Amino acid sequence: MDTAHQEISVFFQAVPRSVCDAILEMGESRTPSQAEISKGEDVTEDLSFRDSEVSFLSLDSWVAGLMRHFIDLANAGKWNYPLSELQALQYAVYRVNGHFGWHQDGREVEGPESYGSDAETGASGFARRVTGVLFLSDNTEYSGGRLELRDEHGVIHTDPSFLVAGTCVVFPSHVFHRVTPVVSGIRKTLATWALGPAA
Ligand SMILES: O=C(O)CCC(=O)C(=O)O
Ligand SMILES: [Fe+2]
Repeated sequence: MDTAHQEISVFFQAVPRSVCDAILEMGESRTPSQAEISKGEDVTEDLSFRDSEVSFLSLDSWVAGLMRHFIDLANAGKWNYPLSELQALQYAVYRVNGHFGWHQDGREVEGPESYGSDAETGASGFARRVTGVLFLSDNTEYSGGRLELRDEHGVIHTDPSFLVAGTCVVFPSHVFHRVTPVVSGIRKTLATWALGPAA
């Protein structure tokens, strides 16, 4: 991939395996649930579009600071979005055939999918601005299950470093991306979203 692509920042193997293992242990200690997707106002399960188990780590944990570090490094000087807090720390497990179709985590122009109700953030008008994904599994542990990102010209970007545990990728949340189906093994990731004022 051209990792120089301005909408994608890759931190190759930036997190040691022992730290990934500690995050895996935290994730495994939680009760997982089937991941859901937003359809307009509704939140539903749709296994044809998204099939993974997720649980959420406490935002009070050191993991939040770690993820925030990469988000801030990528954002500074590149996109310079005004960012507020992280929304969540999502631990995801993709088993065979686990996948997530093309989607945006947030929108440039806020529609009904924007993350911004008072109940959720305590403030109105906040949306997901920057996404961070930390890969917790190595390519020896699974096949398939590639994160792919699609730029504004329709060009698809992926990178072998996404198959290395400890690599972190950061991109604006409006960038379309997907996870292709896992063919064998189990794939685990940690994802987070930094919120910012809605446009
Ligand atoms: O697991 C990944 O690589 C990405 C997950 C994702 O796109 C999401 O949870 O929104
Ligand atoms: Fe996503």
